[in-house]
Amino acid sequence: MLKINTIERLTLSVVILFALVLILPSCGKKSSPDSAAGETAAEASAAGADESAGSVAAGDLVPLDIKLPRPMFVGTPQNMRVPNLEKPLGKARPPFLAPAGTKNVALGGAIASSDEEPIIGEIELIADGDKEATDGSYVELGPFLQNITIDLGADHDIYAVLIWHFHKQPRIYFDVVVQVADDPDFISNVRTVFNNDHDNSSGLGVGQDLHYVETSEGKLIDAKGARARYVRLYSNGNNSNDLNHYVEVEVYGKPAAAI
Ligand SMILES: [Ca+2]
Ligand SMILES: [Ca+2]
Repeated sequence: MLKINTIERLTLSVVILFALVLILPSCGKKSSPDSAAGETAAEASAAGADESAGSVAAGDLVPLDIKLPRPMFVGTPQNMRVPNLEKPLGKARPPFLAPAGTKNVALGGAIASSDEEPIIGEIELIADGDKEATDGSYVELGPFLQNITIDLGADHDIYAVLIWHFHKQPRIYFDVVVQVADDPDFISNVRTVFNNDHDNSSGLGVGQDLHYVETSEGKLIDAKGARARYVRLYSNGNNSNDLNHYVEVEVYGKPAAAI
């Protein structure tokens, strides 16, 4: 009798330990089917429920396959005197999860610009797949508030917008606003997915997002599955000069399911 009690207690504490620390399916094998195991069974099934819920969600989402260009500088320089500046993460950006099958749907897409005659380069460079910081890989638009509009060709569920304005040197671009809409003139169903124009100088509304330093990782914006055909990006110069630049813009999405 004493011996059985000891074994039961041992089994119970082992199972509880496994359930608390591991929450793995393998702990199910360990639980013994003895009479005093009511609590143990309840705990085991609770752990099982947690685990299956987790695996369903994880099965739907996969990390975006992002190909980064070569970095041109290391680390973030100090004393960049720009307010509301995002602190550098100090490590690589964590993977961004999106539904399986999500890919860059901007690649090779049609692009319009508020500056139809760029100072350097062509508008097409924005979605040609070349993200290198080198000369010849970026387009330079004129001063003041400028925008570019990417036509995805059809409605897409957009999960992320990834922007490289310029990453040959650390820079901060101003009034970065990213919107999606149903029409190329941005009249119908306009939604703002990023806005760091804190004083509304762009007239697009006061933004709460932070300024950030350009790096080879680009700026990843979570578009939260917004459904749209058109993506528009604004900027208004940078901390180095009044001009506006783009190396590449990627729009990660999936074609909207037919209704
Ligand atoms: Ca490019
Ligand atoms: Ca502003």
